[in-house]
Amino acid sequence: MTEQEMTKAELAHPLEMLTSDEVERAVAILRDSGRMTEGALFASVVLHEPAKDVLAQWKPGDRVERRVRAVIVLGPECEVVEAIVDVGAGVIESWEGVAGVRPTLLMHEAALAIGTIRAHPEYLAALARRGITADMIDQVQIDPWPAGVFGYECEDGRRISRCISFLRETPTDNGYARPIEGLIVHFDNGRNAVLEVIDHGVTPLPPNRASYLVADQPRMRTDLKPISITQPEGPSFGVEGNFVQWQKWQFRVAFDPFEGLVLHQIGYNDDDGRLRPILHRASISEMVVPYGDPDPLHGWKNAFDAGEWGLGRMTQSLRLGCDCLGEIHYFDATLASEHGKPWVIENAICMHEEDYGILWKHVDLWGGTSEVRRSRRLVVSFISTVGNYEYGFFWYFYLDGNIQLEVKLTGIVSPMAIVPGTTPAFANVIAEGVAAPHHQHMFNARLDFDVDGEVNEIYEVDAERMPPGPENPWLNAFRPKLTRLETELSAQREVDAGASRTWRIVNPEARNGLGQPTAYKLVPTMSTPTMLAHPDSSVGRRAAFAQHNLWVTPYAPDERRAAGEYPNQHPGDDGLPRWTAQDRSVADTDLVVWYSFGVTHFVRPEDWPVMPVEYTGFTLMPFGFFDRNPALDVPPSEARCHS
Ligand SMILES: [Cu+2]
Repeated sequence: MTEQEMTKAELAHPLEMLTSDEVERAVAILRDSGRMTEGALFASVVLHEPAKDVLAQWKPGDRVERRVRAVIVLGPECEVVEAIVDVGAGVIESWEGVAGVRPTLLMHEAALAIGTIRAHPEYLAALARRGITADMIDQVQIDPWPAGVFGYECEDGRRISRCISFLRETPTDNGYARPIEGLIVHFDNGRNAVLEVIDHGVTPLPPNRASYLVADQPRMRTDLKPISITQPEGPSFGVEGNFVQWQKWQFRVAFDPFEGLVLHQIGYNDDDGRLRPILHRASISEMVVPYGDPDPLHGWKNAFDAGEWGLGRMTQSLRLGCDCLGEIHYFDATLASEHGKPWVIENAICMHEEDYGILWKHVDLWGGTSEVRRSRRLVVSFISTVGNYEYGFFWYFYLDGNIQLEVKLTGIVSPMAIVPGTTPAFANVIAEGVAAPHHQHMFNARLDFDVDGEVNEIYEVDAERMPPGPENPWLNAFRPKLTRLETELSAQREVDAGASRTWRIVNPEARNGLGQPTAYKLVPTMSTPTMLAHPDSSVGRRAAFAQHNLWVTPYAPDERRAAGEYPNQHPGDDGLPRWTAQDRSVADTDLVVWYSFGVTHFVRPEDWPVMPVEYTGFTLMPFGFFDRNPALDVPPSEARCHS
């Protein structure tokens, strides 16, 4: 081994992000095996993350074994191959066919579908009934949607999508302004064939364009003065490969085609020299957008934007000064194209620091001192464009030990055309001739907690109002009521704002300086819903993860995604409901918290034609993890901030 190779090997970590070279080597090994078919497509090629015990034993300088996990689609049938390749050794470690499942929607097939549909005579006839002639076909935008499961015959044994259409006046026009209402095409993605053209009847195209482009606005404001974010001495974080250190925090950044940004091994370097683990792995494991309108054109819409499209696959490059301001560090993400070529999304992840108002303050009216400290957060984010919607995922690390995930919802709502002057039953009118069906955006965060070590327990903490009695003579008494969640089924819980409910993840072995067990608490944000669709509905079963806010499981390496590995056209009950049916113990074990949260979206006129950001998320706060405010050592930003 040369000196240069030694250095590289020493620096490498088993969780470093996948490289283009590794994608090429893994694909070459798979192709050389002779087991691939001519038109085989790669649904995903990802780093096969080492098992937790292997990671725990690894130390710098150890040989790093790199494995790649590929999901391969050999043909049009409903099956995939899961292969694991040891790229160092050049061998295929496993090759397993999985029958009866569909991969994520493949972009290669979706692109082919558009051409095929545009040439189909029945489709052209349906357009003609709406005054859209064949010479306008280039203006017709076709959006393939994941089909869900609704008992149509064409669903059986096929990988299908349901395609809906919109009319653009120009190539850059907002097509969503003019839904071609009533028209759905059922499409066999695997065989590139139209299965059915369904016309539920003509609704006139809405009369108006709905542009959000600068050139189409009557005037722009002229009174906004510039804000410059400068850090003349550079940022306060350090980056080596995918390893990040900022203030006392450290973690590793990775990127998955479905989950998008993944944070590994989040830890805190305490003042006594200990590196204290908090989360082993954190990501969005799944999300779903169930629509609440039974209309035949909209009632089947239930996009699993992580599992059916891929939050990582739909990520677009971020632009300096636009998406993120200030001293930015970008991480590129390396995925694989469906043809097995390295696919690098440049500037996929943005990291920077933000001033966040005050951290703490006190004016001592007796002593005359006045102290205030500025809060600052490290932001690690990416933005996914899933068709009409944008989802920004922003992880924040704070100086006081808080960790927050904020999801920003923006982009364009999924609209319907209506007869002007009518009022739909399950949609809000948002423009002349345009309504938006009621819907939810439900996310699931998989949080593999390791608070001060692997063995943790979880308590539900409710504020409890005490009854009148000798202990409560003034009727004012209340206290926290802690209930330990013992098993998977009893740990399926809901947010309760009235009880100020939080969940506390506790290390029963570790103690703070007061002798209390160390902990972090999960704090829901306001108006966190569960799914409104009936539990027995198609989406209720397919996205059961959204029926409860909280789920807890004992760690298992193959339990990764809340609705299972293959939610596309899956009838349901996979993922969390299947695993937790075992009702395993979640007490004093290496537990994983699965938190479902989101928004119920009754669309406003103000959400049109492009939606100002709506926010959702959650916060993780230390609770006795420290002995006192851990941010007393944050210096004043200016001399005049303390006296
Ligand atoms: Cu919405």
